[in-house]
Amino acid sequence: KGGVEGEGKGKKKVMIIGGDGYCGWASALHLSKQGYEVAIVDNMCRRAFDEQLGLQTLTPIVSLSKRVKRWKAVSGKELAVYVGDICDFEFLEHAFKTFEPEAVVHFGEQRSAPYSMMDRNRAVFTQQNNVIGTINVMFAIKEFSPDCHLVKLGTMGEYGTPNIDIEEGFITITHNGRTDTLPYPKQAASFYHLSKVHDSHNIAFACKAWGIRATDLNQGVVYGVHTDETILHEELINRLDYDGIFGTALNRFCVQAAVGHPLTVYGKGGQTRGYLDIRDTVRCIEIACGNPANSGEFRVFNQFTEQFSVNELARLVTSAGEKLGIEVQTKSVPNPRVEAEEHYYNAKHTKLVELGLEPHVLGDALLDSLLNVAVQYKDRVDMDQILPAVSWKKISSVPKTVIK
Ligand code: NAD
Ligand code: USQ
Repeated sequence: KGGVEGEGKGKKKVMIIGGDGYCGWASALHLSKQGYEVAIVDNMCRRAFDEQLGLQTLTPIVSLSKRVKRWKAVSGKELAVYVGDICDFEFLEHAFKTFEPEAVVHFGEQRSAPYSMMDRNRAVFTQQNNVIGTINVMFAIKEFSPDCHLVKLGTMGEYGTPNIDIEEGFITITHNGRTDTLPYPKQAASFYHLSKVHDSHNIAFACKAWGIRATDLNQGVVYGVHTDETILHEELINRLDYDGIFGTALNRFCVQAAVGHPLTVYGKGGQTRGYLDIRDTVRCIEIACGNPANSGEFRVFNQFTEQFSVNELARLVTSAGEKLGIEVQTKSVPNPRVEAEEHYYNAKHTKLVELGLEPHVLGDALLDSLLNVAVQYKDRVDMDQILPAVSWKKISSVPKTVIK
């Protein structure tokens, strides 16, 4: 078990579920650096999905055990590691009883919307893995660490794209002359995004019924790869997904630009979402851990810093490419998803800023550095994995067992 001395004195013990993943690895290192005593919990299913589907992160990541040893050598700090599935309650009980977390940051879910829309099996897996895993975490907190703060990664996609402003979790409505503050309506658009809606409802209920404390972080799309900690050694490098299943919009566009593939704008490209730099993700996690919710409180923060349409992202990557001498083209591809392609979008995101977040806004420096990382590793890109291959409408009960 990792112990932290000196600067870490008085800092909390934080369990990071999903700590081998994109957001989780970067957050584990950041909290460790800040003096938190950190335990990583992960069952490596994300690495297994890559194996099964023939995918690979752009950046060459080493095994979790090598990563953890390298972090000890670089920083002098230990990360405790528990390898197992949080859907297995006995495993989770063991991890809770031996580590005794004061906060749990829960990233450990199947997080790809296209993966959840591949076939019935994967839709069911996604909801089972995510919803049951989260219920287990709630029970572990209730039974073994009732004061522990649950910091749960939700998604801005829980809200969908309503034709009114999106609030942070709750909306005050007057109906037939009576007024109440209610959970903001949810209109998620994939079985993955819906799993997050179910999680939010379950956690809100557990807070009310059992008095546990929770923060639901409705995160937007994350971009970038390096943080102050992952940059310290090549064996600490983070994953960067660019493929049509796990890759997300801006990261994909930077890799596409680097390999000379036209940017894949789906449909009309007016789809607008909240985005944030991974350096802000790790800071938001630190802020949430440092400012726990009250006992019985279900708190919701919208975790993003700026909103962009897909077309705006394509334009930004095109002009950043020009400055680096890369000619970037954009090609609209038929939208594989069922979603609004032109819509109103205005989402509030003030609560994390009020608690001290100073956003890294998307600018030339980040785009240059992300494009440079993409160019550095472009030989690892499998061009066959770039175009989207999962259709929301064609999903069926027949398992997709043949990989590209
Ligand atoms: P990721 O797939 O890179 O990491 C998730 C990690 O959780 C993986 O290492 C995986 O092995 C682990 N995991 C999954 N199920 C598990 C289980 N049952 N038991 C133990 N470990 C399990 O994903 P990410 O991009 O780092 O996302 C982390 C979280 O943040 C997810 O909950 C995701 O929904 C949310 N989120 C991500 C983004 C984004 O743009 N990446 C945006 C908004 C929200
Ligand atoms: N899109 C394109 N071209 C691409 C990729 C995406 O036009 O090549 C469009 C999509 O159609 C969508 C938007 O860009 O309208 C965002 O898609 P995405 O793949 O970047 O993100 P999404 O599927 O929403 O999922 C990602 C993460 C998920 C997280 C979510 C935050 O994988 O874990 O919950 O971002 S949010 O979008 O706020 O719900």
